[in-house]
Amino acid sequence: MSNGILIIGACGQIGTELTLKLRELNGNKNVIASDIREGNKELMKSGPFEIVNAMEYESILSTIEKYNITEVYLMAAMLSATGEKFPDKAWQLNMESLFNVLNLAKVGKIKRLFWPSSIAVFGPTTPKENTPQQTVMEPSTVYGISKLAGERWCEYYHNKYGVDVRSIRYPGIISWKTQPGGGTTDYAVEIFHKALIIGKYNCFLSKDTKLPMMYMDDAIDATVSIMNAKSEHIKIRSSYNLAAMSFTPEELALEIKKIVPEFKILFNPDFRQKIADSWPKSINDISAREDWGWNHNFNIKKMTESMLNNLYSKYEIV
Ligand code: VAH
Repeated sequence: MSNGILIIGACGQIGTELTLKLRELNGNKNVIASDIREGNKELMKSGPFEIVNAMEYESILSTIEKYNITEVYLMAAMLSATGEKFPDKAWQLNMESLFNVLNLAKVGKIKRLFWPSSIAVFGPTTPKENTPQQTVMEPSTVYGISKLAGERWCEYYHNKYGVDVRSIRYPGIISWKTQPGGGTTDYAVEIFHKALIIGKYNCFLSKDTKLPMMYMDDAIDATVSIMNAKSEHIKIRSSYNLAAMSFTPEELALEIKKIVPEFKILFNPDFRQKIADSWPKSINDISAREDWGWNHNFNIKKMTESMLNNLYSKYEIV
């Protein structure tokens, strides 16, 4: 095989759909999925899979050499809410995995690397609306601290060693194929499943908690675009702001009610409210749009329709 692609953390919310898209674009056998454990049926039957521990350099290296990998997407991480329950483990996983792939790229074992950052790099002192690419960044979660540190290391390895690493600050990602993995924005996925299964949802954020969000299709398109862009077009080697829409749980519930009129929502904020309150309400992503042609397709209406149409089929609701 030549020019193989490896996804580390392929069984996660983004990793699963990124793997399927990359297989569609590059051929199933050229895209190796890997994770610490196996993933869903669709992922597992769509192409080669390897058990890889993102924290073990040798585990990644042996897979790179076995499949002649040239491009790696590191999607394994512990997200914001779980990271606050296990701060040491979150820091260890998020940083050791990044250093492994940066160091493999530094010695020429990886030609092009994708690493996801997050709007979690912003904190309570960051301007809340239309948050700029460069601004005050004092994250108050372990996840956000690890992503901010990771961005600085990506830029350092690019400038000092010429590593071709590219990164996007994902907002909350909404999708139907896989369950979300321990994030603060998970409510925006859970709400759809609950709306169809029990007709009501007990939301762990307050009704007016406005957050930047994106439909999975847009997130995957952005990831493919930044990795296909010419190197000289990637002017930011820390991580790019990325945006599509912002909404509150109340606004999302209203959009769902247009299709599921009987849907009811309750609001009982928990520890994740403090995390959400530390993040921006909206993001300025002009740099991504100007540098490598980013443009989103899904607004809240189109996303809600797509989510419910797919979940009606998944749950065989007629
Ligand atoms: C989380 N879904 O909630 C992730 C994301 C912006 C939020 O990074 O932790």
